[in-house]
Amino acid sequence: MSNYHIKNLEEYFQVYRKSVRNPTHFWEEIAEENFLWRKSWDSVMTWDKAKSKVTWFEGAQLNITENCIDRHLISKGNQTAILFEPNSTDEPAQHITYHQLHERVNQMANVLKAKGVQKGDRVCIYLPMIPELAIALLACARIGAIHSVVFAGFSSTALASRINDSDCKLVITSDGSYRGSKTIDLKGIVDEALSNCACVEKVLVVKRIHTEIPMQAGRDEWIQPLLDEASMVCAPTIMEAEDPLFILYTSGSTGKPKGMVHTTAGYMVNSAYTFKNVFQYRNNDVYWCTADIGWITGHSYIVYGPLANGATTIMFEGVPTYPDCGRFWEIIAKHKVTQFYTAPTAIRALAKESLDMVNKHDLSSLKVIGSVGEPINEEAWHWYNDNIGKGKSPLVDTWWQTETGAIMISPIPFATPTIPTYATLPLPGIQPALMGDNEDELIGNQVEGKLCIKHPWPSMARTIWNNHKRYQETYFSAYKDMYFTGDGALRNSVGFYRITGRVDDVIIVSGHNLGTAPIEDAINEHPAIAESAIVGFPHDIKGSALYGYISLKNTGESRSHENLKIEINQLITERIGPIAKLDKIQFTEALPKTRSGKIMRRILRKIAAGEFDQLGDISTLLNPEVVKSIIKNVV
Ligand code: 6R9
Repeated sequence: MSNYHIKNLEEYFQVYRKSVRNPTHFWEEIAEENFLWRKSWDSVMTWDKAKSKVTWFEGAQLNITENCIDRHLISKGNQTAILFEPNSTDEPAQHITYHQLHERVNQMANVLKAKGVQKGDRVCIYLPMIPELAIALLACARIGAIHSVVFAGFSSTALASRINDSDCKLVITSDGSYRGSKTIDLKGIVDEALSNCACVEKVLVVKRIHTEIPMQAGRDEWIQPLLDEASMVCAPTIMEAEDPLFILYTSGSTGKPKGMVHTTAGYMVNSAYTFKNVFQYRNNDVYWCTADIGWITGHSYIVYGPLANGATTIMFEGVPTYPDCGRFWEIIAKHKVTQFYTAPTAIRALAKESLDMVNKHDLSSLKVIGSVGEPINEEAWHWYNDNIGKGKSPLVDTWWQTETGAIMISPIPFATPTIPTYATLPLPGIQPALMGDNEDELIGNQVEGKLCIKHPWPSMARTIWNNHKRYQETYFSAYKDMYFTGDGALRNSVGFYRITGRVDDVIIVSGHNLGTAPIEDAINEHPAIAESAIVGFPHDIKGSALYGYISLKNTGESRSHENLKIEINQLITERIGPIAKLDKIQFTEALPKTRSGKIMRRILRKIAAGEFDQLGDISTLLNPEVVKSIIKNVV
C-alpha cells in the first residue's frame, strides 16, 4: 500500500492511525518514495519547543523545480503543464507543455541571474494571472531566490510596505492587467510604490495590455527581449531542505501584515501529497483552481502541488462574470475540467443567477469540486453540490491557511463522506485539537472550541520574516506546544470537524483575510476622524462585509457625512486596496469602551449583525449610554 494515494475510507483510517502513531515515519515514507532528492536528509523532523523552531528533512538537498518540471520531461514532456485561459473569450487559450515550461522557466531564471539576483535574494512579483506569473515563481525557485508575490489588487502603499519589509531587490510586473471589461494600470501602481522603496534596483516589465507606460531609465526594462536572448538551459541551484522558498504576506489581527516564510522540502512534500489526495488527481485529468496566485491557494494548488504531480493546471486571467456569469461553467466545458476548486463567495454570487447559465454548459467531465477560503454556508453548499457537482462529484470543503501551507482538514473524495458545511476529517499527518476557555483540550465528540494543531507538519510556515518573536507570540503562546490557528471549530458526534470562523480580529471578506487594525489605521489618518472601529457583518455574497463605526473630532467639521464616507473609502483604497472598502459606515459620538479603554468590538459586531438582544452585560462599560445611541442610528 502506498501512503501517497488514498482510495477508500478504510485506507484513510489505516493511514491516519499510522500517521498519528509516528508522524515522522509517515512523512518520511512519502518523501522517500515520491520526490527527487539530490541528497537525503539527516533527520526527518526537529522541534525546539522553547524556540518554536521546526525543521523537516534537514540535511536534504533538492530543487523544487526539478520536482515540478525536469523529472516529468521524459514521460510527460508534451503534456500540457499550464493551460492559460485569457480574460477575453476572443483570445485563444494557450497550452504550455512541460517541455515549454522548462524552457521558459530556465530563460526567466537566466534573466534574473543576469540582473544580479542570487540565492537568498528577495524578488517581488506583482503580476496578473498570466503564464509569466507562474513562470516567475518557478524561475526564482530555480536559482534559489525567495519570491514574494503580492496580489495585484493591492494598492501602491500595501505593495511598498511588503517590498520594504522583505527588502526586495527586483520587482517583476506588467504594463497592466485585464479584469473583465476593464484594464488596470499595474506599472503605475508599481511606480508609485517604488518612490518609497530604496531597496529595489530593477523592475522587469511584462507586456500584457500594450499601453504606453513610462519606463525609468536604468531601473525598468521590458522582459521579453531579455527572455528572447536568454539561454533555455539553467542548472537548478541545489537548495538545502530548510532554505526559504517564498514569503507570502497575510493579515494579522493587529499590526502590519505578516511575511510568512515557507521553506523548500517540507512545503513541496506536503503540498504535493495533499493535492494528490484531496483532488484524487489521475493522469490526463485537467485541474482548475480559480484562485489568484497572489494568495496561498494559488501557490500551493495552482503551481507547486499540481506541477509536483505532473498535472495539467489551468490559470484563468479573468473574472467569473465576464463576458457573462456563465464563464466558469463555459471554461469547465471547454477544457473538460475534471477537478474544480473555488471559493464560497464566487459560488454565492453565481448562485444568484439563473440556472440556465449553468445548464447550457456540459459539466459532465467533473469528478471532484472543492471550496476554500471561508466557511461555506449550507445554502451555497447545496447549490454547488447539486448544480455543479450534480450530486455525483464529491464536494471537498478544504480548511487551511497561509500559515499551514497545505490543506489540513478536508474530505478525501470517494473515501470520506461529505456533510454540508463540514470540512470533515483531518488529513493524514495532521492532529487537530479543540481547546476550551481554560486552556484545556476538549476531549471526545460534541465539543466546540478553539482550533489548534498538535504536532508539526512539513508545510507549516517556519517564521515571520524578520520577526520570529511575533511568530512565537501569535501562534505558539496561547496554548502550550500547540499551533493556534485563530479559528474556532466544533467536532460533531462522529468526530467530523466544522470550522465556525475566526475568533480574532481578522475578517474574511470574499475569501480575503483582512485585519481590522490596518483598516482603522488608514481611516484614522483622516484629519476629521478621532477614532474608528471596524467589524464584520453577514453579507449574502461576500460572506462577511465591513461595518465601520466612526467618531469625528469636535472641530466643527463642515464636510457632510456623505462626503466623508467617500473620502474614507478613498483612503482605504489607497492604503490597502478596494477589497477593504466599507459597506456600511455609521458616525457616532463615541465608541463603547471597557474601563481599561479597549473598544468593545464584541458589542459592535452584535449591533452590526442586528442582534440587539444579544449584547450581554454592558453595565461594566465605561460609557454604556453610547450603546443605545448606536443602536438607534444603526445603518
Ligand atoms: C487557504 C486560505 C485562512 C483563513 C482560515 C479560516 C478561513 C479557509 C476555510 C476557512 C472555513 C474553510 N478558511 N478555508 N474557513 N472553511 N474551508 O484561505 O488561507 O487566506 O490564509 O485564510 O480562512 O478562517 O483561518 P488564508
